Amino acid sequence: MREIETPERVNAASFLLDRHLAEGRGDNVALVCRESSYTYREVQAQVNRLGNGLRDLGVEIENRVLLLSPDVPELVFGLLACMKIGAVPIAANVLLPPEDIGYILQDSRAKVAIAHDSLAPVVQGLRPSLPHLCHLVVIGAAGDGQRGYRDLVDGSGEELAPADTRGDDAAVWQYSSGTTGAPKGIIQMHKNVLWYYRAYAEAFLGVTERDRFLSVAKLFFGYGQGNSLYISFGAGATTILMPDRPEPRTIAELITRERPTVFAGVPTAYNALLQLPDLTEAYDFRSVRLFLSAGEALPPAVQERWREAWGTDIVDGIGCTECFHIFISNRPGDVVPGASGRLVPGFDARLVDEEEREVGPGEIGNLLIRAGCVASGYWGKHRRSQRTFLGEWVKTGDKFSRDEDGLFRFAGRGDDMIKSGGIWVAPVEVEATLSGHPAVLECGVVGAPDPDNLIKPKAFVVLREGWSPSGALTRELQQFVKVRIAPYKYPRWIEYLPKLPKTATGKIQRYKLRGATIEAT
Ligand code: 3UK
Repeated sequence: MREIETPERVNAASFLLDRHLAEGRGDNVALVCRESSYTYREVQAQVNRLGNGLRDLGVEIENRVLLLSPDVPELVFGLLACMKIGAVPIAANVLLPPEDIGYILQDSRAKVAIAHDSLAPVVQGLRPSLPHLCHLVVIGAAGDGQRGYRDLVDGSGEELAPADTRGDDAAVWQYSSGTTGAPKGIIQMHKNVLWYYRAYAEAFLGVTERDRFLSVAKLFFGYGQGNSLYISFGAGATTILMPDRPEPRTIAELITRERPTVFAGVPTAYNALLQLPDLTEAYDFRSVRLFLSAGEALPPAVQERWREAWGTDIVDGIGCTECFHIFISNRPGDVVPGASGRLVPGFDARLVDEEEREVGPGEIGNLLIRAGCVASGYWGKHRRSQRTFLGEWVKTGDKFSRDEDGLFRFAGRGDDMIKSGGIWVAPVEVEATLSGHPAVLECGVVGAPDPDNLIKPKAFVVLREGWSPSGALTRELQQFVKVRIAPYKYPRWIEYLPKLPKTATGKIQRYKLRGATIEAT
């Protein structure tokens, strides 16, 4: 492991924010969002006021604070303010249905929630079942029993000393979906922010304070939080926020107007951009020196079409929330289509078989990662933690091969989890939902490639007696899923089967369903 020193006591918010004022970067633009922009000095003022306001509400070191908002500046202020007072912010996925938000609030025992006014009713509705939640702060118009974000900030002082946190204290939790669908709180420490910045942003990408970052992945995903906060703010660079849905025209217009130098996308977004018939005529992407991709496998065809369109590579890298961010990546100027690249210096990898024996070059094994930025575990899930955090090593759940030159190739997941558009979909959750429909006797869900080789959920359904397959039933079942769990989890295709392939013990053999049309016997 390459030695990257991090101090014994450190506060991530001081590193990401206060350091820039101390070192003369206070007038750099930190944030751009629609018509507003904030320098680092202005961000610090907002963060200090909010930090004081949160303390006045009773938030203490180690308390969790839930943040539920699209990517607006207040979400960044919230993340930094909590870290600065030693509290632990959790930016929850706004696309999740209320039950899942409730789960995260329960699981984390958040004391305060800060919600955008479009989402505040969700939290308000959950309050009676949340004994630990003392305050709901609303970004926008606050209702009865709620606190207004603006009032809280305006009524608080601008001086705030950072909490004297250890490098090993929790800085932030990131919730990521598990195999059962229930999200797991992944505990990131203050030192991880520094370690990762040094290893990847500074040494590997060569990020500078003149860079301008635009991320398709939102702040509530690990990938987005890394791009828009830890990497960009680490450098004293500019983060361009996109509160809107990541539609291809919205993204293309924003790149053209705001001229980012680093664009971090997911393969599904690159592919959607390439579908715009006027992409290269109507939009100008020449400001971008780095097009990054992560979150799901990048099909070589998307890579090639991007190169034809813009004359530039997409730099694919693989990361995971447990390991903070990207750990294997192509290099700008040395991109191998279809490969994930090489280890980011500072990270170590092992590829092992089921008995934990090292596999040889070219052979497929389970990927384990070691680094100074891995999470300390899953909150309140000891057994799950023990299966993933193996001493110094993290079991990523990914299958990879590595050639003699150290080039890694992704070979799929070791479990049944689906990565679609860079977002997790747990087959078990979709199956359980579909099974609630009266027509469904049983079903199996797997990831299947669409015509562009991007993986999307597909369901195999066995119907109850009296029901027969039809286009109308397919649409009904898809809608049934969409309204019950996060809409992006719905099956894009449904295939009807007389029975499902199963093991002797009755477990669905999803590997038999994967990528294949099962013979209807
Ligand atoms: C899959 C990829 C193929 C892989 C993430 C960058 O995606 C991120 O974190 P998650 O915890 O998911 C991790 C899993 O997603 N994956 C990610 N990138 C790729 N598969 N090619 C890729 N390039 O299964 C991995 O284990 O949601 C990505 C930075 C921070 C992140 N948190």
